[in-house]
Amino acid sequence: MSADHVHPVNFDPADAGHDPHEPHEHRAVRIGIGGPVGSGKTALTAALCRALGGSVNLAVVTNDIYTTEDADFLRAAGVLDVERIEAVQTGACPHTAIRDDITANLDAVELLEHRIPGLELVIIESGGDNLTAVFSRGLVDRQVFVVDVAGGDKVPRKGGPGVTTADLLVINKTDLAPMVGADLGVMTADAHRMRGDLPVISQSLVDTPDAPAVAEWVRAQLRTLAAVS
Ligand SMILES: Nc1nc2c(ncn2[C@@H]2O[C@H](COP(=O)(O)OP(=O)(O)OP(=O)(O)O)[C@@H](O)[C@H]2O)c(=O)[nH]1
Ligand SMILES: [Mg+2]
Repeated sequence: MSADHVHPVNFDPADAGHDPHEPHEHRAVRIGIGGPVGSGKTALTAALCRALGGSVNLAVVTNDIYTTEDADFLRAAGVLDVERIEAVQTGACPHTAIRDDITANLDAVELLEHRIPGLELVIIESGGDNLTAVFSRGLVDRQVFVVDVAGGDKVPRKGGPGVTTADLLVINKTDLAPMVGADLGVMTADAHRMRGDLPVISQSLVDTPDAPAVAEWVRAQLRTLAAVS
C-alpha cells in the first residue's frame, strides 16, 4: 500500500508549513495499544488520558479503517484537548498502517510533537484487528495488547505475537466473566505460560475506570525510557 492511501485526516491548516520529516530535537515516548475489535483499546486510551493527563504532557493517535470514530469518541469524552488527538484512516487492514507502512502514523506523531511543545508521550491506538497484529518497533517504543474476557477464556492460549510478545498484555472486561462463563484463573495462567516473564494485567474499566495498574505501568516505562535517552 502506498502512503497516498494512508493519511492523517484532520490536519490543521496551522500545521501546513510543517515538514514532518524535518529533523527535530524532541521525541516523545510512543506507546502502541493493539488488540482485537472491541476489546477496549479506546476505553483504555481514554482511561490513561484521565489518569495521566494531569501530570504527563501527552497526545493520542487513533487508527480506524474508514472513519475517525475513535478520535471522535475521545474528543467527545473530553479526556484531552482536541489539538492533542490525531486520526489516521488506514483504508485497509489496520495492521498495514502500524506494521507494514507506518508512514502516516509517523507523520501524525511528528505533527503532534511539532504542535505541542515538550510532548512526553504519544499513545497510538491501532484499529481493531486479529491476534496476529503487532506494531512495528520502528513506530512504538512499547506496545500493549488488549484482549477481553467476552471473547472467551481460550484467547490467551491461542497465542499469536500480540499475546506472546507485547510488552504488556491486558485482559480487559473482567466484570463480564460471570456473564460469559470465562474462568479468569485459566486466562491468567495461560497468559503467563505463553508470555514467560512479560507482565499481564487483568482489569475492568467498569470497576476501575482510570485503569490504575496500566497507568502505573506506563509511568514506569516513561521513567525507564527517559533514563536511557
Ligand atoms: N463491561 C465492560 N465493558 C467495557 C470494558 N472496557 C470497554 N468496554 C466496552 O466495550 C466496548 C468496546 O470498547 P472500545 O474501547 O470501543 O473497544 P476498541 O478495542 O477500541 O474497539 P475497536 O477500536 O472498534 O476495535 C465499549 O462499549 C466499551 O464501553 C470493561 O472493562 N468492561
Ligand atoms: Mg477503538
